[in-house]
Amino acid sequence: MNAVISEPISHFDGLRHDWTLAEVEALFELPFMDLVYRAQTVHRQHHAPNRVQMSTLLSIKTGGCPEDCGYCPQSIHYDTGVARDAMMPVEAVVAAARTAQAAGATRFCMGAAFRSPKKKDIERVAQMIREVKELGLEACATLGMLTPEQAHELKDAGLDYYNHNVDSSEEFYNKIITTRTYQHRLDTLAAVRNADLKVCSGGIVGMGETRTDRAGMLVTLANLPEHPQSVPINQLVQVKGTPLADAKGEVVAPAAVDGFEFVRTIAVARILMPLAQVRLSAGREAMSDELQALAFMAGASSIFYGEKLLTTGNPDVERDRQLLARLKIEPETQTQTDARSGCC
Ligand code: SAM
Ligand code: DTB
Ligand code: SF4
Repeated sequence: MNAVISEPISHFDGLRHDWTLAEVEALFELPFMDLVYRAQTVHRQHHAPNRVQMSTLLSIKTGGCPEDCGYCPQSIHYDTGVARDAMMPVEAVVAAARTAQAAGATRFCMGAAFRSPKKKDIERVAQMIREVKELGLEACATLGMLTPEQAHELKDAGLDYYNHNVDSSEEFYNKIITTRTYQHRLDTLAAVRNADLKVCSGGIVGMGETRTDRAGMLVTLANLPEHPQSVPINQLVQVKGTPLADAKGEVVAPAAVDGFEFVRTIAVARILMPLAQVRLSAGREAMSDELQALAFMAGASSIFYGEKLLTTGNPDVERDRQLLARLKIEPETQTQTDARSGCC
């Protein structure tokens, strides 16, 4: 247990990048109150304790993805009823960004169901990024694997963040995706970092992985050359037709994760990556207000905001406004977002 308590600083940025699996598993093993207290203490050292940043997602190109990610409704390998769409026109994307901004989001995240984008896709997304940035929003994109050149093109267009999740431990990842490797994921993250884009990378809890897998995922993220600036922690949304749901959309993952384990994962992410925006991501629709409050207490500093994630539902704006008001949590303003991320 002592190994968990002493935390040598071991990297040029003053943050740890040398976590061992044993240390991180020991954090998961702490009594719940001790773990949450510790995470909240780290949180208060680096973040406003009663503030949450809000990002809105838009699926700019839905369905028909050649990858076989076992959780994903957009894979062509599974019959989930998600229609395959062409890429949205730029004007429609900008209109959605305006709506998100008016509702209070400070970051707009454009997601596409690609294994990897083609040249013409990058050109179109670059135009979307330029126009979203003109509105004064932070821009994020998630388009699958990128080459170093593509990462630079997106940076040149003004992109702030690129989302590319490691999703789980390497061992578990290989059980849920066969069409690419964990190393492919890490290579894209390196391309994104080297293009001086901010990295958004996290994963999914509740796919039947073990606690060791959850710890392994967080070790991978924390031991990257730089901590991701954003760490989305998703709870699996079970979608009928995917291998991680049965015909009725019911649980087939061997051990659906309970709420306290989800909160532990958030807390450990906060302790390992003190400066990151830890995002309480997919799965909130199925969570009680009390569970979400626990996640904020454990260090979550951001949410996806708006009625839809990419293809599945998210709490409606009014429910979220009420939840934040009841907790006296203020939504981060654009000025606060810009100041925090060193922008403008
Ligand atoms: N195709 C790109 C990729 O995979 O990187 C970008 C879009 S993909 C939908 C973005 C992320 O959404 C995935 O990495 C995964 O973490 C998350 N995701 C997808 N389906 C999900 C589900 N059913 N429940 C929770 N998270 C999910
Ligand atoms: C992330 O980690 N979660 C978001 C975002 N990054 C792109 C996506 C969640 C998708 C949930 C399933 C869906 O709506 O299709
Ligand atoms: Fe494709 Fe991304 Fe879905 Fe995997 S998670 S099937 S890469 S859209």
